[in-house]
Amino acid sequence: MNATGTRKGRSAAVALLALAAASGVSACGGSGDGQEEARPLAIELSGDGSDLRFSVPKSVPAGLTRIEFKNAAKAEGGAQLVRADAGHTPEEGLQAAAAWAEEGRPLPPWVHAAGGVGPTAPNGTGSATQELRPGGYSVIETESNKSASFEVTGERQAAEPGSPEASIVASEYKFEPNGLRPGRSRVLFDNQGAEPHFVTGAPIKAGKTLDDVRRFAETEKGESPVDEKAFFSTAVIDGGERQVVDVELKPGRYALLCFVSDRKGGPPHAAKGMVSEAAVR
Ligand SMILES: [Cu+2]
Repeated sequence: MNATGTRKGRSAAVALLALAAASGVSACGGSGDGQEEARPLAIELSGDGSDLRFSVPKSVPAGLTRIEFKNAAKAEGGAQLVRADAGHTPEEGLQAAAAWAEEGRPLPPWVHAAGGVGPTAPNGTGSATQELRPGGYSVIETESNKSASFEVTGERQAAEPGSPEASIVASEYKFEPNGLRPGRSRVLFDNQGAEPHFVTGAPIKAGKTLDDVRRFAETEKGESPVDEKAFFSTAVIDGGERQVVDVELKPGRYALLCFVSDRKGGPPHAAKGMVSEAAVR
């Protein structure tokens, strides 16, 4: 479901990110942008290997939510949310999402990539502010497929996650970054396409170009053209969804990539050209 968990994009993503020791996604205090109204939801990942486990409330009210993820586990891990529509259990949604991400099966229309927090370093924290729609949810650590389920209850409370100055708009098959600044800041990740997308980004090394990144993502040959240690990554969100994430960026040029497939399957989006450059200044 993300750069490190999608088998089709896995080898390229692992090559790009394998040395990543720290995530750029980290918590910072919310102020302005309407984030005051977001209800906090704490999700913690802890343990190790087969003992890896999530702690998450069993039931959460629908509406604008600030997901605060703590990775207390010994390895990098994220908190990808998957929602199943009424009539399906969270476990059915989990199985369908895993079959899509790992086996290239179609993603049924009743399963939704519902955001959450992308890969986060051990002992790291990350947050995402987004609307939670009612339904049965799984929270998944996509590398190990460990998961827990919870329910989002009540009527839908349509909500915008905020409007920070920086944004990354995703569509088929490109990113349009705007206003990205060095340091720690909030960024709107806005999927204006029809397909699920996420964004992972890393600084392009001096002397390397976006073409070098495209080539490396396809061939994995030679030295990586990006600084893997400084990567960030969001979770996967459905077309039409958006979330505000906290990221830490360095000044310079970033490569932005997406490695999930269309709902019907097919190649990872990076192979369909979803590799864009962003200026951070
Ligand atoms: Cu994509």
